[in-house]
Amino acid sequence: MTTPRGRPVRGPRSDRTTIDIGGSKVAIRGLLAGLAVVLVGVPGLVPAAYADVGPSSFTNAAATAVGRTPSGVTVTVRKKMIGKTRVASAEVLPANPAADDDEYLAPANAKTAAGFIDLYEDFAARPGGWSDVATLTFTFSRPVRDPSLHVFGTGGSSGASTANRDDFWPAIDMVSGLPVKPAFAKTAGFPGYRVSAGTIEPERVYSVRSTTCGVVYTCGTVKVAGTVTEFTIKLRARDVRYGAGGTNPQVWGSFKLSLTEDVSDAPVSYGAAAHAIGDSFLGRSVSADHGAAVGTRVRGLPAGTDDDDAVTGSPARVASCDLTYSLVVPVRSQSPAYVAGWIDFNHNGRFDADERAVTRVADGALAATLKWTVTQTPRTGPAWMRLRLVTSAGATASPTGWADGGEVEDHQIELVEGTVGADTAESGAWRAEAATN
Ligand SMILES: [Ca+2]
Ligand SMILES: [Ca+2]
Ligand SMILES: [Ca+2]
Ligand SMILES: [Ca+2]
Repeated sequence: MTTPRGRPVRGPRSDRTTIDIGGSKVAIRGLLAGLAVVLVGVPGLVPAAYADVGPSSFTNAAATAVGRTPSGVTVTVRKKMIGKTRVASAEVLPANPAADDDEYLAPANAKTAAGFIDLYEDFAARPGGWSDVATLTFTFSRPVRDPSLHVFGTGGSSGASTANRDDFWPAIDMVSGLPVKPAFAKTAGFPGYRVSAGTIEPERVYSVRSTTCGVVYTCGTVKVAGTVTEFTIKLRARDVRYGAGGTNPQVWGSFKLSLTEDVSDAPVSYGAAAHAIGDSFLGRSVSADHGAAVGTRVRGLPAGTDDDDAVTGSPARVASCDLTYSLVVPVRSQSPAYVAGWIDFNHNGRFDADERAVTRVADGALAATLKWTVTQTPRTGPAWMRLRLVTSAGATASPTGWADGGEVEDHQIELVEGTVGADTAESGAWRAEAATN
């Protein structure tokens, strides 16, 4: 007699997913069709160029899992068992570019985000009732806004036969957060489940012949709405007993985490930049791009069609004065920060090293001033400019790549001949200034 095991559903597909109950694989084809569940697809989930995805990784042990997002934010997950619960196994699921699209998880599915999987055993099963299993505290290396929590194949069972066993329907509560408790907001999935601000729980529990995502096991994505450095969730399990019940209660807890990102918008030749969205912005705010994937794919938007707000006017005009350009950039920064800017003065389609200006953002400052000194007479006409707000001096070096906070804004500007002292600003943000040396 084999020990029944409920395995996390990985990349669930209703036409082929099986789960091992009582030692026999039970095909679930048709099962979902017979249940009053709504399978939420992910409209617009398009094949992406995953070659540009940075490393997403997790390591996992019984007490702690540690992950790194592509943008460089570290997330530490501390697991606290409730009662006699123990972690019987702690595994990771690496990102897999070849994985199937996942209808339950958005925006990141198995292709683009790593995860961790724990098997919890020996919690105090209460026939027909709820048991607390564990709390998990997610701590980030810097503030993040609206992280996505992906729950995949979380649920459990026990027992040595299909006749005498327990199913464990999972629920997840939002317990706390720093600086404030965030709220769940459903993005995708969770068939048969109800998602409210504080709880993800089954709409009802009942006897089933087999288990899969949405039936005992649940899969889906919630936004953890808020700007947080930490949040804590609690995993509970609701028992449904069959016959005399089983032994060795088991619940799988399986999670991935991804961050919303702001991505650059200029044409491909300039390269791509992506920032994890946190608590510091250029202008007044920042919007997330690439809702359905994680990556630094170049968006190549036409000028003036994005949500970037630090420079207004289309195109904004910038004038030279003694080959010095100055730009006052409005900022909102809750953390120490730097602003770097590149202007393609020579119109070669790239941001070159000598086209950069950098400045530090003073604590509490609402603006930062960038000054470029160019060594050759720039050509007038339209040119692309990239602004990046980053959190360390070292991160100001490159116009491309990942950043673990801040924002990138690309603007198409108009380089014009300036005159000393003349106000050439069209937007109010741009000024030509005399060199101050
Ligand atoms: Ca953008
Ligand atoms: Ca902005
Ligand atoms: Ca250039
Ligand atoms: Ca932006």
